[in-house]
Amino acid sequence: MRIDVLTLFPEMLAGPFDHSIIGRARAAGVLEIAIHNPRDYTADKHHIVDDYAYGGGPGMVMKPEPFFDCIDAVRAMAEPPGRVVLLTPQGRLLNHQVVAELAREPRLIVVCGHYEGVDERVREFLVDDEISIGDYVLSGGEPAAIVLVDTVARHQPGVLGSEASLEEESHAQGLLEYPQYTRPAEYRGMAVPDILLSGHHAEIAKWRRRQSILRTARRRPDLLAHADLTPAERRLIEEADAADVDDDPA
Ligand code: 4H7
Repeated sequence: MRIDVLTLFPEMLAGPFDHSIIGRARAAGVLEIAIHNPRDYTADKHHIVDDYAYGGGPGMVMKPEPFFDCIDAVRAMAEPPGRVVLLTPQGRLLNHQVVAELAREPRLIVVCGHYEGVDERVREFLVDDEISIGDYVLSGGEPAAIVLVDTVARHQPGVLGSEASLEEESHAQGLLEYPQYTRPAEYRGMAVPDILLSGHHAEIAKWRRRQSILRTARRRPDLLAHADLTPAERRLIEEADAADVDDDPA
């Protein structure tokens, strides 16, 4: 997969795309990332990318020409043309399903906005998809682009090890993760649950599944509507509700 990112602040993306999951995906050759600055595609002496809003009001708006010219040039660099994604508070919310959908594309062109936003003609005639990473405002689209590229990179074949991909699958099932412990078995009087030290793998798997389900019921009951649970597991939640079972401090 190839991702082209358009940003007025390429320095904000240099580090994050060179390390961890994204760095590994690039090194494995399953993800190609190229960063472009629309300012480099301006023709005027001062390389102006923003201007006052028609109709007045505070703040500047990003001009359309640098985006159209930049994307024309970027599209000519590789095939296929690629879906243009604008990261914006007005987009559809990013979740596991949206990530899986975007991860199947052979090419994405990701646009980071700044100032008060982008000229509406960019949205209407250049952008194919508008995505939001959550209901809050960022000063620019770059942190959202890092989130999008990271999650999409995790979905590329060969990026995660076999164990980690099972974990991913568990999230795809719509449940939160079970509690994790490592050594020491006791720390400052805080003990690791006995079951995890028992060596009974089937019992450990049952305990983890139960923890995932009860934790999801308590913290994110909205996720349970789409979770893949057996009738017995649904009853477990009802019983826990009735008994007010609460082994989760959160
Ligand atoms: C496009 C249009 C994404 C991009 C406007 C981007 C939140 C998210 C941006 C704006 C983003 C998200 C520019 C409007 C800065 C607000 C102060 C960049 N914010 N901004 N203004 N939730 N900001 O995914």
